[in-house]
Amino acid sequence: MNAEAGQSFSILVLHGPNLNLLGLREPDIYGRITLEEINAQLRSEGEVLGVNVSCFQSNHEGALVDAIHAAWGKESGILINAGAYTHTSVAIRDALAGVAIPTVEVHLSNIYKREDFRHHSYIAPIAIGQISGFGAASYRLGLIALIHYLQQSDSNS
Ligand code: CA2
Repeated sequence: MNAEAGQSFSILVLHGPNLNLLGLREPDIYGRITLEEINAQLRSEGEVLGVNVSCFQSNHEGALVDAIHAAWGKESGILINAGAYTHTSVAIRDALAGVAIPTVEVHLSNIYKREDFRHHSYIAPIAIGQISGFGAASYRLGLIALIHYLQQSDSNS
């Protein structure tokens, strides 16, 4: 949904499987920040920018698909780290393409510096863009990029 006079954008942040373990396990790869801390950063960045940010994490592909469907007509944009589903899920890609909500894909790690199976993303071809490799900052950079895109689209319509 585009922002109209007096209305602001609303962004849904989606986190895929195992991201609930952030800060608790494998800090060498994914850092020490927890998912709740990332969500708090995004909500407060949203407040500064006048954008409503809501966050959802699931370890289940279908739950993520349902959340994408529920966003239809309600959210202006989606910021997604689909975790391992990035590399496997045609269902999440189809859901994002189906609702046609502008989407930015983010990753904590640089997926192109890692194993070959992480180099392919099913989401990238239907996303506005992708930010990968900046740790928790990937989310903040992705949020700013998404808001920038929405503002540009709004001013051209
Ligand atoms: O770098 C990313 O953000 C990833 O989306 C993270 C996924 C991985 O499968 C993708 O290839 C790249 C894995 C998330 C797992 O998160 C954990 C966090 C702490 C401990 C264990 C797993």
